[in-house]
Amino acid sequence: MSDTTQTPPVHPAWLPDAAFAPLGSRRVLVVTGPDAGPVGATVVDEVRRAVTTHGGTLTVADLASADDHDLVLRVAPDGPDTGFTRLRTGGVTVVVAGDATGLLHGLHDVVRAGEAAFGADHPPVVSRPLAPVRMLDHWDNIDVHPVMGQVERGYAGGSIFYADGRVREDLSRVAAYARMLGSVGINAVAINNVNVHATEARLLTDGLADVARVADVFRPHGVRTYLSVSFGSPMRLGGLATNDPLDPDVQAWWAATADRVWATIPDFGGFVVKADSEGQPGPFAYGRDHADGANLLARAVAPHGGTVFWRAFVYNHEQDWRDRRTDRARAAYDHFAPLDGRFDDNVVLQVKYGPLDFQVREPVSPVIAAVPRTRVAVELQVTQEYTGHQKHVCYLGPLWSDVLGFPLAENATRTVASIASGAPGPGTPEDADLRAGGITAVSNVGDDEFWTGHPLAQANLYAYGRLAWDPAADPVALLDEWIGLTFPGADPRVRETLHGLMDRSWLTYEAYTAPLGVCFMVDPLRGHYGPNVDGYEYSKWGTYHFADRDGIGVDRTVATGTGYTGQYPAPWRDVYEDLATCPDELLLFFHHVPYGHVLHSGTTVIQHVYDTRADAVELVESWVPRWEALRGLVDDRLHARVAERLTEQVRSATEWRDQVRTYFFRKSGVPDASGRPIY
Ligand code: BDP
Repeated sequence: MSDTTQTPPVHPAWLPDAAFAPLGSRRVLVVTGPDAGPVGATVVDEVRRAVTTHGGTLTVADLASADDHDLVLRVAPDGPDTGFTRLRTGGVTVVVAGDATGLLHGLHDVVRAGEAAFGADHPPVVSRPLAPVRMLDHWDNIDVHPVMGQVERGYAGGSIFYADGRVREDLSRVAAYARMLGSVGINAVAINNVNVHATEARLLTDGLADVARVADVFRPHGVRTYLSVSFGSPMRLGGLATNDPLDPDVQAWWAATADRVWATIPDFGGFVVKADSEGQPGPFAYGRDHADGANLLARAVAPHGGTVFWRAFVYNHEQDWRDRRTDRARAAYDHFAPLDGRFDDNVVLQVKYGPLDFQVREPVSPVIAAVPRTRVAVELQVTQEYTGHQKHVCYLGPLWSDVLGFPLAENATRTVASIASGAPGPGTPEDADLRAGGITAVSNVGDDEFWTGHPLAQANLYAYGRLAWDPAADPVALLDEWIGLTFPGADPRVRETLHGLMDRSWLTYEAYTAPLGVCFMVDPLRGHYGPNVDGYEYSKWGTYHFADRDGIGVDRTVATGTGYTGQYPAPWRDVYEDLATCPDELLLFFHHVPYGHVLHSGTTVIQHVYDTRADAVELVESWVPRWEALRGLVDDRLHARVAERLTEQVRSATEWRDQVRTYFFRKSGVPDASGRPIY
């Protein structure tokens, strides 16, 4: 049989057998204890596979001495509640966890460390996740949507969960995915699109047996399953006359539905809800607010320990573009800040990191700091909707690291990550809700051979998991980890080249696309891919840049604009309000300025736009020969896929550069002082 008739092998991402060599060549003792469950079995399976491949030994015992072993992985009652402890004593590496899930995470910590895990003795190092829920949301549809395809904003083929109008029979890809997620500490997955279409809606009722099969596949890797549900379910699925959250029949319907869910899947996680947003049904239709809506579902799932992730992405998508005072950036705060304190304990408000929509550059959403009496989860986007559709190299670790580490709360006392993890800080109100919400993100995975379309986009999935565990981790160090695991034993040029291409690739992408935080110059007709400077300018979506012959940018100041800056706590409201202190990279998000406005960097806005776009394309062009030089040093198919994508990135970046530069030149009439051609 020729190769072409065979199903392409699934790329092992960062879990190739070779990455397990340091662990697998050693004598390993696993002590999972009597209640190890399916996750304990995974730990044993992982070690067995590693030692079988690399010549080590495995002993599984309930009680055994560490003598004659190089590595001991042990569940112990005195282990940490979550996470694990690793130490090295008397030439033995010891991982101790409070439960099997912690042990699994500790095992992968040893894999990541490689030989370094077996070096000099050292005292215990504790590793605990900051956020207890680290979730991935799949925007997967069962059916293939005529415009969006099967995975909304998916750039990696079809869904790994669904085929032929139902949950797949063969879930082996899901099992491989679950293994990847467990290895980086992701512990929650919502398996269907937040825009709940008719077929997916039924997962909640008729489809439960299939959801249970998926949950069975995730469970051994410490991952709980969630569903996105429609607020309109009582009418749509239950035949009720209303979805009104205060209607007793509606409440009874949700309670009975939740009972059936948990009767089928006892460790089910809960629901993700997009309501009153972009056409999804919600409580507004009944004159109710979003606390009423969220609490309706929360009360149904509370007896089962379930959680409702209620999205704050609520805005008017039928805006009149002629009205300069209405500002989409304000919407989530205006809707949700007044509701603080009214949500039930098991509601988590899921807030996108920026006030608009996963742009390459946005300020951090003020909502995250505006609801101290509400549990908050921050939502990131691993799938590259606005960052190059997994055709462009765009390593997003540095963006997420900036967001999670941003000291947003009053007087810069708490970071976004600490708010999402419920960590208190000075100035936290006494009645604050200090229970964690979590960190969540839209997945970038599909049934593509390389999982993510662009093989290098695997690094984004990896970094997301690792940052959700430890938001303070250095994103470049995480990239280095990913390189080491994905290309174990590779020629040093591989590491060097990947760092060269990827470390600053987010900033490079920003440098040839929409400038200085202005957002949305993407093409609506190509699903937000490629430039269309005025593509959204006269539309209903509320995302404008207001370019005219004199200047560009959105005046969101309190003094003369939409007042959005007033939604920030001190010092940020003042920092953003004042041109003198507003950071360059967010200038056009907050201010409308003349093209000749001088940036803190010393150059004018217009010259910055000209220079950075041209420089960025030159940089991307230089990546092509650098990657070419790796031919033969990495897997051939992977090499070819990246090469093909780089060609497209150069083409697309050039298109961006030329359209943006020309647009600014035609609007302003200001020539490029560098003399580079403008068309
Ligand atoms: C936008 C996407 C849209 C999603 C929406 C959301 O364009 O497909 O449905 O976000 O987050 O970025 O609900």
